[in-house]
Formats: sequence, structure tokens, C-alpha cells
Amino acid sequence: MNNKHTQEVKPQTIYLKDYQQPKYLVETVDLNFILEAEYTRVVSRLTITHNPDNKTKQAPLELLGEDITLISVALNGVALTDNQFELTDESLIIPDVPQNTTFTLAIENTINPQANSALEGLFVSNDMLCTQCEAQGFRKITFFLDRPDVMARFTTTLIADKTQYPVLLSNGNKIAHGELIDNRHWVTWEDPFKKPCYLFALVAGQLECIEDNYTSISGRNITLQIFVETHDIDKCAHAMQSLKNAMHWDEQVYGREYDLDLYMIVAVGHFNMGAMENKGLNIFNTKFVLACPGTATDMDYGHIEGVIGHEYFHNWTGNRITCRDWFQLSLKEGFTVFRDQEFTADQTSRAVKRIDDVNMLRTRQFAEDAGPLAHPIRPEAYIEINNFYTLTVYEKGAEVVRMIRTLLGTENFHRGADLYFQRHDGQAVTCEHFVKAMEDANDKDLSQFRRWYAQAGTPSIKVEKNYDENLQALTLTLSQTIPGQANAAILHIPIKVALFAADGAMMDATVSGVASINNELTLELTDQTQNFVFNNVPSTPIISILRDFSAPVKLQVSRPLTELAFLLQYDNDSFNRWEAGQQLSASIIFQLIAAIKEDQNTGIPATIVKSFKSILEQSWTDLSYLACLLSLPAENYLAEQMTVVDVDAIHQARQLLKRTLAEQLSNQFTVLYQQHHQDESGELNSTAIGRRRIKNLCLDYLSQLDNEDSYQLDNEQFAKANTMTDQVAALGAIVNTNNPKKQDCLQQFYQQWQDEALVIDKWFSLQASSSQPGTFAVVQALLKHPAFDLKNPNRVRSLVGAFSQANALHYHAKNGQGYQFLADQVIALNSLNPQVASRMVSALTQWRRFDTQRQDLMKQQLERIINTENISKDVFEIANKSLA
Ligand code: B3K
Ligand code: ZN
Repeated sequence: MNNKHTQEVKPQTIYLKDYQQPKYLVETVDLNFILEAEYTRVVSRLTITHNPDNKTKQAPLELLGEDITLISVALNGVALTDNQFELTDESLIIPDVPQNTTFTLAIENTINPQANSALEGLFVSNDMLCTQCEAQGFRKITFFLDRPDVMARFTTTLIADKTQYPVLLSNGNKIAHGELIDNRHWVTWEDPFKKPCYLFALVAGQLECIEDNYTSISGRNITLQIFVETHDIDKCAHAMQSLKNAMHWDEQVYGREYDLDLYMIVAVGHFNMGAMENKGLNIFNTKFVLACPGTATDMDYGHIEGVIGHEYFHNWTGNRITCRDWFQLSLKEGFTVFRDQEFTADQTSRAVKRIDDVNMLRTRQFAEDAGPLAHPIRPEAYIEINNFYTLTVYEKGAEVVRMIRTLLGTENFHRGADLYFQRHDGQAVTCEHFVKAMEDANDKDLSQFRRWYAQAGTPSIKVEKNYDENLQALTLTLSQTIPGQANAAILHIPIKVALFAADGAMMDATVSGVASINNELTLELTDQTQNFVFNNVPSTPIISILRDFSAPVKLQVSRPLTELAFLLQYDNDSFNRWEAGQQLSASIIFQLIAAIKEDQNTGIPATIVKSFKSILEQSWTDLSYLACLLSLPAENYLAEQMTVVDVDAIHQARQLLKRTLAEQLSNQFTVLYQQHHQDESGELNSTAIGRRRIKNLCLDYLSQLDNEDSYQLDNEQFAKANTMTDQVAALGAIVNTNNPKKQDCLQQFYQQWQDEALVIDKWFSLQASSSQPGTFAVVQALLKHPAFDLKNPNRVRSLVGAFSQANALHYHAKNGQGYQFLADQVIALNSLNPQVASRMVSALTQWRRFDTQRQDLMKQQLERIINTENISKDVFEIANKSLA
């Protein structure tokens, strides 16, 4: 029986409103794999019952399956004949199954992991076999009720050659193993917890592991293992420590304990995303596991801890309690991102973590939310669910959970979380269940707040103030709108505010009905326009608003530079203090842009140099935070604020400001650089990390001088670097200037690190994101470099992704060559790996933001992509929606 799968596009849209309970439930799944790279045999034995909650009688049983070859199917032990089932491109349908009793189904099929370049289902990465099932990859392994509200108990037996695949892993506990003839062996794994099939995983390969253990809060001993390829075994210690930190944090902060006796992580070199939370057997992109000071930057270390935490936290928010359907994705992702953000904040610098997260949200999620692919955190329709693992679902989803915490207060929020865990453990639920638990535990009405789940777009809040000296009262008028969203809902928005007096002291102002905690008030904006009257305001106040970025909104507020400089000096909210500096720099950059467009010369206002100088002269304990304060807003953040994005002017103006600051403050930058560089020891504690961060920011400023002195500084740091943080910072500076040693350094770096894939990724992306002339030719040449591989997602992201998403200047070249390059890569990737291809299309979807010439060029490429033969659903959906 051959089951043919011609890959046709059937862009069928799936709607939330059409959700129906499953007609059948699977109680147990017994899987048996005979693993070979090119020909794997799968036997799946299922026990199935009719779902009593779904009233449809005599419904056919429809199991989903794609790209698999069916060998046989038997019901209650009796093989079905061809006319007793129907096979389509996407399913196996059995019209007649028992309705009133449990029955068994045994399915045998084969798959070809080696041919699976989409990296979804069972695939090969550097000779190891591994899986990725979320969202709908399990159906590429065997026919199944592949939907998250079907939760079953899995037992898995893996059979493979002992030499080629000495390590055989799956979810849960290893319950038996043995040897077979022909040098083969087998292992049986049993997962005692019911789970949806998207959490299934298996791994087979020549892997080494580091092992440790963790004693849980109730005294259970849990074995922790991290599996990697042999040559990476010396790079696992940080991941292991991160895992232990995460386990401890979840016990302390959420009262959540791990539930199995074994926790395994496997690092693979070919992976579509960051990592996957499969029950008891996380599979990770090597990028988020492997680290040693020589190969990983401080930022990599931070990301590893964050992602390890994220996947670990999913065990409760995702696995024990999962999603009813994929529209509810933010239930697990938004909440889990919020949890990992707080974990990182507790481990490192809370201020810096908030700044990093808001930066990402404002540059990338806001753009998504204002563009043709805008969707609510709980989308209502999709063609390809993999396209909805978005910044909106993840990052804005996390902001929505954060706002619930702000509205309830931390203690009450945790009461709500406890109720959620207690009520829904073992269930597949919806976002509504989460909000309801928060409400019920606190007797708080969140009905209006729920609209955040259904409303797309970034609210814009207009702020007007009116101070009455006689009444000693300030009236703050806040109005909300959502640009680009017709009939937008009026949202419930928490806005944290504090008032400052001219001497920098906080005012003890009050608003009737609003609690003040340390002189900070959380206003609840629930109308379109609302007045908040602050009493006890003895003088004209300076307002610090949206403290800690208390809601994912844009503020429309006019503030003179002096007020921004004041807040940069005095605000005691670390986020808003930084924000004032960003606004100050941004205002100046926009003035420069206006001048550039008018062909005028304009100087840099003294305010900013003075502010920077004063910051540089203060003494700081959190040096990473100091580095944030001294960083200019990113080009894509500035672009976000322009009606028609002018990449050249943004780059030119920002560079001009950066260079001016470097020139005028070169002494200060040099002193600070030397102070923190001289005894560089490569330590990994937060003080050492902060010192490197500020030092390398100084290096970045000084490199703007693009002169002999700066070359010498960069070259020396490059040559003597004892950490990847320092080496990459120096090489980045070298690549972005006219340093005469550029080619030598690049060559040397490549020679030094050619066996370290993750470092070579950095080598590609540094070159691809350079603002120097000639970068496009370099990128084209790199595409032909022997180390470039379109089948490796990390490599694709490091070259094609970096060029199209982190090099606006060259990617948006006026002649359209950047767009054509990107479309070429998307078309090539479309047939190899649709998920990665569709991610790459994103750099074309924002075409409406550019001038008409660029718009036309981008649209041409989108059309070209859409008209590609055998376009995947993934790419089609993104390209098509962005043109609509
Ligand atoms: N849940 C996975 C993402 C799966 C993406 C599928 N296209 C990783 C995470 O969010 O933790
Ligand atoms: Zn996640």
C-alpha cells in the first residue's frame, strides 16, 4: 500500500470558532520504532474510546498522517482490508469503529528521517536521530489524533544498531532494555503522565552526557542529564547549573516541583527554533546549551539560562496543563515567557532584563502588530499554525500576564496561579480558564481586561496634563486608540505613574480610589478618555509615566529635552530612567534626520553630551545598566517611529550622534575602557559581565573614531581576548570600520574556530550585518562559502537572517538587490524547510513602511515568491497576507 503525498497547496483556513471536541480519545499509546536513518519502521498500538462529551454518533475515526507510508492497520487484532479504510494525503479514515467499548488499533508504517529536511517529525542531525513534534509533527511519524486536547499515556520502545545509536532516549522513565542479534539493542521508556502527542520525543545517537542531580523541595532525588556530541562535552556545565537554578526558582516562586525522577536535555545542531519542552526529554538547539568562555559570549550565557528556564517552566505551564487547541498557544507561551523573564530578572539585573525585553517588544512585536500580519495573542484563524509562534503570542502574551500581575498585585497573582494549577492539572484548557482562575482567586473583575486576548494592535495613549497651582492639583487626561484597527475595543490598561518635584524628590500625591505604594500609583485606564486628578501637588510636577513599562502601549506625550534630561538624572524607576535617555537621543536623531533631509547642517545639542557626561561621571554598581543608559536607540526602534522609514537617514543621523559623543567624550570612554579592561580575567559573575558590557560599549564608541588609535585598541583586544565576548566585540568593531587588518582578523577568526559551528555562525552574522560599503558582495560570496549550508537553520539565520533583519542599510539598498537576494533564498528554502523559509519572508512583509520605489521592489519579490511552484502553506500564508 503506498500512500502518495504530492505537496499541493491547499491554503485551508482553520478557525477558532469551529473548534469541536475530539470525537475519539486515545488512552494509551504503545510505540515501537526500528530506527534507521533512511528507513524507520513504526508500530503504534492505540487504545481508543469514543469521547462521551462529543455527542456525534457513529463518527468515522480520522487519524492524521503526512509523508508516511502505511503498511498495515488492524482493529482489535484483525487486519483491515483496503475497503475498510480510506487513505488521503493527510489522513487515515476508518468509517466503522466500535462506539461503546474501548478498542485497539495497531498501525504499522515507515518513514524516511534522512529525507526530512523540514526538521519536523523524525529527522537526522549530524548522524543522530531526533524529533520535533510541536505543533503538528507527530503526524509525520505515525497516524494519530494529532491535536493537543487528546492526552494519552505513552510507552515507547526503540530498537537500533548499538554502534551507530548507542544512546536511545524517549519521554519518562527507562523501564527495560536488552540486546538483540545483529548488533542491535532496545530500550523501553514509559511516561506515567498523560500528554498530547506534540510533547512526544525520541533521540538516538552517539551522545555523551554529563549527569548531576537535584534534591527537590519535598526531598526527591532527580537525575539530570545533558546529552551532546562528544566534542561538546566540555560545554555543558552552564546549562546544568541553569537547570538547577530554574528548578529551585520554580519551587520558591511558584511552589512547583518537578514530577519525574529524570530530566534530560539533548542538544542538536539542526533545529528550527530554540528548544522544545518535550516531557522529561527537552530537545535543544545547541545554541542554547553549549557554552564555555572561549566560545560563548556573556549574552549567549544569559540566553542559555533563559531558554533552559523557559523549557523547564513549561513542565507546569504547557505540559501538566496544556492547550485545548492551538489558538490558545499564548496560554502556555505567554505565561512561560513571563515566568522565564522573571527568573532571569531574579538571577541577574532586573533593570537590564526589563530593558532588553521591552526593546525587543517595541522594535519587533510592535512592528508585527502594526503590519499586515497583526493578530491578537489568541488568534482567530490560521493556515499554518507554525506561523503563529510569533512575537505577539510570546512577548505580548507575556506582557498581558504581567499586566494581570500589576492589576492584582504579586501576592494575589500567585493565589490565582495556584488556583489555576490546582483546578486544571492534567487538562487541556483555554486562555479563558487562566483568566477565570485569576478572577476567582481574587474576586476581581477582569471582564474588560479579557479583550487583550482578542484585540490586535498596539494601543496608543495620549497624555495631557493640566496643573492648577491654586488647587495644588494635577489633572492627567489619558485617551486610548489603536491605530490601524477598525472598531478597536476599549482596553483595561494599567499605567504606573509617579510625580517628581524640581529638586528630584518624589511627590506624595494622591488620586482618590487609587492606592499609592512608595508614591507610585497604578492608574487603571478603562475608558476611551479618562481624567485622573492628583491632589497634594505643591508645584508643577515632572511626570514619570508608564513606569516599568506597565503596559505594551505607545505613549503620545510631548516632553521638552530638559524634562527628559531631568528624568534621566532623577527618575528612580530604572526602566523610565533609561527610557528618558532613549527619548532624548531619539529626539535628537530625529532632528538630525530632518536636517539631513533639508540638506542642512545641524549641531548636536549640548544637553545630550552633558547628560552622557554626567552619567559617565557618576559611580555605578550595575555596570550592565550603565551600558544600557549609554546605548543609543537601535535603528529599527527609530524606524518604528517614522511614517515612511528612511533607512539611510536613520543610519546617517544615528552614526553622526554616536560619533559626536565618541569625539566629545573620548577621554571619559577611554578611562572607563581601561579601568574595566586592564585586569580582564574572563570570570562569569555578574560584576565581571557588567564590566565587560560597559567596557565593550566604550570600545564601540571609541571605534567610531575610525582612526589609528581606535584600530590599535580593537586589534589589541582582538588579539589578546580571553573570552568570546571580548573577541566578538573587537571583531565587530573591526568589521564595521576601515581597519586595515580586517581581512586578516576575519581569516584568523575563521581558522581559530572552524570546528565550532556556533562560533562560525557569529563569523557569518558579523559580516552580514556590517554597515561598511561592499557588504552585499561579501554576503553573496559567503553564500558560496564551503561552511554555508542552507540545510542548517542556524547557519541560514546567521547569514540570510542577519543580513535581512539586522542590516537595514544594505538590505534595503535602493536598487532592490537585497530583496531579490532574500527572495532567492526563500524560494530555495521553501522546498527544503518551509518553517525556516517562512521566517525569512518576514523581512519583506513590512513593505508598506517604505517609499514607493522600495514598496514596488519588495512587492515584486513577494509576488515572485507566491508564484513559486509547490509553495508551502507556511510561506504562502505569510507572503499572501502581507500583500493583501
Ligand atoms: N514550544 C516550543 C516551540 C515550538 C515551535 C513549533 N513551530 C518551544 C518553546 O516555546 O518553548
Ligand atoms: Zn515556550
